[in-house]
Amino acid sequence: MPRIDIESLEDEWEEDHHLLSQRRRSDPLSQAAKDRIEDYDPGRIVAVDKGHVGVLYEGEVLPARFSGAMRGTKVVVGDRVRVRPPRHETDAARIVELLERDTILLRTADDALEDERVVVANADAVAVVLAADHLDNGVRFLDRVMVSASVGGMATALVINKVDLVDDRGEVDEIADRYRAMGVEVWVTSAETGEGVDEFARSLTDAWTAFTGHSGVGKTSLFNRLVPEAGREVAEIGRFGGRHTTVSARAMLIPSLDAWLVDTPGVRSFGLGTTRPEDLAQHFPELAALACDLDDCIHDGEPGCRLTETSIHPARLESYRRLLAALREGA
Ligand SMILES: Nc1nc2c(ncn2[C@@H]2O[C@H](COP(=O)(O)OP(=O)(O)OP(=O)(O)O)[C@@H](O)[C@H]2O)c(=O)[nH]1
Ligand SMILES: [Mg+2]
Ligand SMILES: [Zn+2]
Repeated sequence: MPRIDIESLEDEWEEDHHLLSQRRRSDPLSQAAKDRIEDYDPGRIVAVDKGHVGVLYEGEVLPARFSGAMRGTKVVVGDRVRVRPPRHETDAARIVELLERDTILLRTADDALEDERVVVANADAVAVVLAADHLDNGVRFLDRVMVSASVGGMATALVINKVDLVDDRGEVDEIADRYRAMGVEVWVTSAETGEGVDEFARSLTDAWTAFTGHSGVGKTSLFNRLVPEAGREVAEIGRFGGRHTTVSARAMLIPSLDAWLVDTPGVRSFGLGTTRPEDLAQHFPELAALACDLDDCIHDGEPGCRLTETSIHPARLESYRRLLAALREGA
């Protein structure tokens, strides 16, 4: 993209945006304003913390503000934006345009449609972190994230962390095998001892990967191990249940791997309020692969449906039915 003389555009640009901010937001931008905006180079949002935004622009992380016309826009970590660079030392970069998202991880507070939140944009994969000593709850959470990731165009990986806390690894192995059989990459780690962390790290090469998981499963502990200069706050031993240590999302680079990793705040629930019940089966890979030719079949007892006991793991089928019921209720 050709570089442009920013200074000479400044006045005109401010004028456009001053006018724009006085107009209704639905009014289209003038062609001239659009052309000017398109001359700015893209950057990538790497930090969002209560209105404070950090943008990666030409290899540097800059504090950024929104241009007047973009006031009220919400960006998330991973978003691609056009950036007007700072004009002097104390100036902030300006975000002048939010570019289209390739992938998106959406969640809602519950399974009703309200309160939609974007966890991360444009990530290649989401790594669901579960605690090895709380796998029961964790697996239900994982099944929900897998649906949302599939809807949003992202791969899901599973990280079973805190493996140092379990003596008998039978359940860990069983769950690892179950998800591997579905094509999910599974990593077994301990952020405490370092077990499995290097193997997991290598899988992140050349990609953007976002962590998600319940609070306290060790997302930030893993992040700090993988990005040693991060130094993010980790929960004190003994804190548990509903306390969220990490309150903002942050992306950082593992330079040796060219891997971007996004640490996110823990979530209590992962609602799927934006998914229609009739679409759910398409986002369960075992059901999507089913040789069932019935029109619009959602494999929920329709006569002639080809779902059998061997089509899908019983726990996954239960998960599907539970989610289907929840989405029907929310719809
Ligand atoms: N034994 C053990 N403890 C761990 C491990 N990973 C993290 N912890 C501990 O678990 C607690 C929570 O870790 P965090 O890294 O803050 O968890 P988090 O997932 O980032 O939590 P939120 O930020 O609230 O979402 C801390 O006391 C960590 O020291 C692990 O692999 N083994
Ligand atoms: Mg954390
Ligand atoms: Zn069917």
